[in-house]
Amino acid sequence: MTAIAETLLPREQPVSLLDADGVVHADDAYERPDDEALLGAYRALVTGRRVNDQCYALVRQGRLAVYPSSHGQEACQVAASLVLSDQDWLFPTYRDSVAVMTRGVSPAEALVLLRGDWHSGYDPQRYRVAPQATPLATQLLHAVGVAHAAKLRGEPTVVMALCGDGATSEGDFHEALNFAAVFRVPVVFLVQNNEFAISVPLSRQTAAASLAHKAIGYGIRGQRVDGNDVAAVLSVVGDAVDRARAGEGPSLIEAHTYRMQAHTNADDDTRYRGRDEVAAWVARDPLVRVRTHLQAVGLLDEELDAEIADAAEETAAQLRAAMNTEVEPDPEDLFRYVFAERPPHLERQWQQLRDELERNEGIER
Ligand SMILES: Cc1ncc(C[n+]2csc(CCOP(=O)(O)OP(=O)(O)O)c2C)c(N)n1
Ligand SMILES: [Mg+2]
Repeated sequence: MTAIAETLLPREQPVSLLDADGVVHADDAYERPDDEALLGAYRALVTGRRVNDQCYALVRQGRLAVYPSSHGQEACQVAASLVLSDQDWLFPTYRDSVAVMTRGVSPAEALVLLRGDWHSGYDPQRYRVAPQATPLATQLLHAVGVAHAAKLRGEPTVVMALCGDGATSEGDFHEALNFAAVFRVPVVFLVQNNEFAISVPLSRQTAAASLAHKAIGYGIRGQRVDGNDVAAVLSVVGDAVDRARAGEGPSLIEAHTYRMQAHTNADDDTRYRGRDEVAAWVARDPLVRVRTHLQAVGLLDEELDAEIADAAEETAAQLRAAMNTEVEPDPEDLFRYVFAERPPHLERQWQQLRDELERNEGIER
């Protein structure tokens, strides 16, 4: 193998620092994050899990329209945000609400989209978090554009672009990686391979040795990481961010994880996958693994764990309170903010809708 291929190809096995029992294994290239970073990640994981489970309940109560849960993928979610600096940008998908919240957006603001109230509940510029994208892989091109602009301006910004395994089959994925590679823009592509795109398994998505092996075709570095090992994800993704900031160009990282729940509340996953498979992954819970490690090395006692759980409970309570308030969206908002002056065809549509609303609900305007 040529020297260049060796630097670009991912490992045969995903990088792992903590084994299933929380024991640290030394790695030649990647270090275990320091105590403070791991404890911070654990806090974010506990909060993320609590929010995921709260959102599941809110859907069942009719308070959220839909929730694509990242239950089981929280190590990827929190690491993707924790490795970023203030000036960096995050480009999330519909499944990445916990990554968005870890970046500082409040759960109530983050969930405006999934409640169906508005396109985004937070100011992307303020948090440097793009709106969560539903059309697959489109956000990767936007991410590359922002990273390219930052490079042209000489700013030290790095962009974290998230997508799922299914999204790697989209044309946009190819265009984003190719442009980023050719222009060496400071972007990190983090693919959360959770084994499914709704009901379609990874085996129907690619014939490549792994998704990370696609990187060498673009001439960029690829790496694979155990996505349920928060220490490894922090280390591998953090290294890619450092390289991007140092001008070494983009990376493609595949995090091997699992979607432990159905795609969304509208999906019945018992129709296409066995319970044994799900149970095997539940046993590899990212939260339990790092908790076991932190307890074993004396960084987490019962008191601190209870304090962290209470803080997560408080976050869930605030979220419930926010979601239980009634919002009354103005139907005319559908027609606002698109054009400075509303074109005649949209004005006609609004008049039609208004007439209909007045007829059906007797609303006064
Ligand atoms: C361009 C486009 N095509 C199809 C869909 C419908 N769709 C929504 S989610 C999804 C599966 C995506 O799977 P993956 O990228 O693995 O992400 P995951 O949901 O597993 O996080 C599909 C096909 C879409 N949102 N956008
Ligand atoms: Mg997937």
